[in-house]
Amino acid sequence: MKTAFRWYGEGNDSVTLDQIRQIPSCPSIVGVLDSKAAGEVWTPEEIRAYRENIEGHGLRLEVIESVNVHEDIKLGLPTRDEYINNFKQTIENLGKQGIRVVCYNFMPVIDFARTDWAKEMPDGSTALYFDQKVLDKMTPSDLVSSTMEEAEGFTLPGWEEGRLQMLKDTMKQYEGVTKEDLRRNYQYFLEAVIPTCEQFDVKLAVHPDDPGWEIFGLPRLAHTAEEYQKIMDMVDSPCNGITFCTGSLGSNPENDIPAMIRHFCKQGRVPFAHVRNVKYLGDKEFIESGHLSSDGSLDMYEIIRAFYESGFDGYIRPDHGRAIWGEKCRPGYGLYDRALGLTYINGLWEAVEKNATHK
Ligand code: CS2
Ligand code: MN
Repeated sequence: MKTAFRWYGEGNDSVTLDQIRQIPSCPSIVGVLDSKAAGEVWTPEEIRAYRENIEGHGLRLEVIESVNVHEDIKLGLPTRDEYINNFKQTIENLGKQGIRVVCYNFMPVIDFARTDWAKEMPDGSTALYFDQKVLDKMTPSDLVSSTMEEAEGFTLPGWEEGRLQMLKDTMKQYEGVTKEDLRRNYQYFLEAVIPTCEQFDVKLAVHPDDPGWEIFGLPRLAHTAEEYQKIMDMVDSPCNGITFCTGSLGSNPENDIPAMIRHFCKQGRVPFAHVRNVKYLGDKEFIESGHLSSDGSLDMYEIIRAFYESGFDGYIRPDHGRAIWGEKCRPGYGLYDRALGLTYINGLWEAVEKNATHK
């Protein structure tokens, strides 16, 4: 595995590159040009400046999270071809600058959703929390407003400005769009972009739906093993891969996470992984606990063992952490708890590896 840490760019993150460099065994950044709207081309100059700054701090940039897919592509509108061409151009520009993995998602309208972005834990830390019962009482506009309010002034991935104004129209556009329609549009997109990914040696990696079920009646395609297999089968290429997010897939207790890791790694389809725990509190209710197995509902030892035994050699990063030690940060993306998470991942990996090779 190759360890990495997510970073949002100079002036746009409470965490600095110098701090990340001091995290034990963390040579790589998972980066983003956060100001780019979905559908816009990322220019070579912009990518170079961003990469050179990271390299100037002794770190590498080989993974991007995310290049967002324009809604017109998901909706299959006539304008989609223009946005697909832009996506391909961005892939080419990224590939030429050494980017090997690009994370994206195909969730209509709403990216990852939480009903509380700073839920107080008994130890005084705060964590991201979701309760379907609370969401059931909200409209999509309520969710976007509460998310903006609780983001502490930071941008959140998938929650760009302007969404609120567009939201009602976009929700309307999805009326009557079925899972099959979305799947057809997805296939069209993959068939168009994967040859470019192959040409420029970039692996696309689709992030799961989060939470791992449908919300607000919108179709979603990436939250079970069966559905993921359908996506993999749309275009049979190692460049059509998965961002295996244990916390997002793990939010649905029906998913057997270690079995899914083994299944998709065996097919060579997991270039990127997000590793974190999640604690079930009720039906469709969970909190993003600390990374340790003892803190949540997932067995993190079995998860790392599944990656190791599948010969996983992709990139891995800790996912959302709690806000601890009084840190003021983008919800889920502080320094301290994610650094603890990465250290724990490294510890589990060493234990699993030594256990396997010392017999
Ligand atoms: C989230 C997502 O789980 C996560 O890491 O922060 O927003 C994720 O970055 C996107 O869904 C990926 O496209
Ligand atoms: Mn994730």
